Amino acid sequence: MANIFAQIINGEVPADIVYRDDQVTAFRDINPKAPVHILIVPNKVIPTVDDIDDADERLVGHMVLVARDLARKEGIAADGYRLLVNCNRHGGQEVYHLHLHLMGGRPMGPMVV
Ligand code: D5M
Repeated sequence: MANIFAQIINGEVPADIVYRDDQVTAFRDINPKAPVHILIVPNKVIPTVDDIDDADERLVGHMVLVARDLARKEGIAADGYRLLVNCNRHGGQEVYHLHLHLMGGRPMGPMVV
């Protein structure tokens, strides 16, 4: 069975989708840790950062640029925001489909590990 993010991308599971193109889909986190908490997800399944191929360089760059544009659209760019990727068990990854967290709308404070 496809992972939950693949199901969202395929339209099998509903989500609050804020952006979509041929490479990525972005939707609001179901358990937001900040007033703005959006996940930017590649449409193709890449389980973790460790599974990114060299050939995915443009795709990963595109994910960051989509995050930048969404931050501007959400009105959090000037005050700032946090971009975060968790990788594997020690990174605290819960969903094994690569995703970039965009979080903002309040001070993030020091990074807690
Ligand atoms: O973060 C995984 C994130 O995915 C976590 O913040 C909750 C979010 N999540 C899980 N299921 C859903 C659905 N169905 N919609 C939206 N957001 C979801 P990680 O970096 O893997 O720890």
